[in-house]
Amino acid sequence: MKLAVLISGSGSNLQAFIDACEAGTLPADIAVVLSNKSEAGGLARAEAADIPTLVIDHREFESREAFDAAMVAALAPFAPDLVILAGFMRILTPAFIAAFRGRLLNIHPSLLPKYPGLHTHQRALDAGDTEAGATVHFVTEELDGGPPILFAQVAIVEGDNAALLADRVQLREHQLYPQAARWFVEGRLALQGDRALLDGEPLPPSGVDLDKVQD
Ligand code: NHR
Ligand code: GAR
Repeated sequence: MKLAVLISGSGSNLQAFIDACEAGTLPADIAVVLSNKSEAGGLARAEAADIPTLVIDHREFESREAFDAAMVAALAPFAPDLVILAGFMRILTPAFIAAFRGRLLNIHPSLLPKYPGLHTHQRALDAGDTEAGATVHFVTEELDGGPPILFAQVAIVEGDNAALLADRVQLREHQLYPQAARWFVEGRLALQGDRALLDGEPLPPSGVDLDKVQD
């Protein structure tokens, strides 16, 4: 299976995919890495792994629809089976979703459905939560509203701040995301309408807890 990975930043989740593909724990190839930012650190990670890169700067387009159409056209020659949003920071329009619906995943740094959108860790701290985390979900038209697949919890501790919490959550993200992609690559995971199915069975509304996953 061929993956396309979309990034905007440092690409530590991209690195987790590169490592999992190289190790064979994720039986797939990353065909292309696309960034909307030319300065994204993840581009150097892709180049170091001999993966083709594309930069499409959203500021050069007059609308979100035009930007999304350019991304769909640029990805088409790579014929990705699965598209991975890995710290990709532009909200996608329905035309992009339609092109890849059912084979488009995101990792979001909260325990969905809590805290869709931005600044998730600060919001969890401000709310006095005792747990934060990250969730892999199918991407649908509703921002961070597509069905959850897999999540991991991270305890909030005394003296925490958003940066410390983000670092600890990211360590779990790097385990979580390749595992969810593996289910897809193995043909075990599917989106049916607005429901996520694993081995033909609907997943729980919050997804599966990574700590309870056997395989
Ligand atoms: N698009 C759709 N349609 N559905 C989702 O679930 C999406 C999506 C695009 C990105 C990632 C998401 C996250 O995990 C994601 C999920 C960016 C923003 C945002 O507000 C919000 C959520 C996510 C990504 N972006 C601003 C915008 O105007 C720009 C912010 C910036 O450039 O720093 O697009 O959190
Ligand atoms: C990750 O923590 C991811 O959950 C988050 O950005 C980080 C990207 O890190 N995603 C979002 O906030 C999406 N809006 P990375 O570039 O090192 O993978």
